[in-house]
Amino acid sequence: MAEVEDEVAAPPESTQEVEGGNAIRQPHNLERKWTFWFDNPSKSKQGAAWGSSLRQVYTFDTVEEFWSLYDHIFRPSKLPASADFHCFRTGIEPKWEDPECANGGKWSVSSSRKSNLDAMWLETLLALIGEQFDDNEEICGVVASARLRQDKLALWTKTASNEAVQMSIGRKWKEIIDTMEKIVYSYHEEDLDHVGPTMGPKST
Ligand code: MGP
Repeated sequence: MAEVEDEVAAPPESTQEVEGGNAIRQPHNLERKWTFWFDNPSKSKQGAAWGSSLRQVYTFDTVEEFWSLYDHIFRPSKLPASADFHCFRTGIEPKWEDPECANGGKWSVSSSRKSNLDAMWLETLLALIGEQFDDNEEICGVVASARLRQDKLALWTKTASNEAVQMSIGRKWKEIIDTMEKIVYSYHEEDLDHVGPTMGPKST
């Protein structure tokens, strides 16, 4: 746990430019900037408001930085129970209250095995930074949550009321994470009561 925090506090140096003989290798720029966040509520003071331990950790916009960060730090299997890793488009906070998320919701999937969670997280990150969704503008980010009961992964989107877009994103995400588990959509504003469409193992 402390280990994760320490590592998160000291991200590796980016490998933006490497000299090889006379040539300078250029980094591969991503379409957009992304930010990793970390939250460990178990380290908060008792009674602290939700989000008080949520912090922005590292922003990146090249393929090289992404791999360096992923390899060194951002694997959900390293998370202590009750902690979360987030990767969101830079400028969007991973909170229901953020204006980009306020009318949104999330597709969620449970994972009973740490290795599955790591694999689904990586596939989702690659899809996000590679802009693989038809409605890329709709995507806010992804959250990996380590929980005592069952770990979870959630893909946050912007316009929960646009069912056609959400169904298309859900279908694509299910294909990307290649899971037999059911994925479920829920609205942030009614997070506790409103459960939206689900996609079982046979849906595509
Ligand atoms: P959670 O971490 O998304 O779910 O939210 P968890 O811990 O897996 O538990 P579950 O049983 O609710 O699935 C846990 C609680 O944290 C929520 O019920 C809210 O009280 C609070 N919370 C979570 N999020 C993502 C937010 C947020 O964006 N804004 C606010 N204000 N509270 C939040």
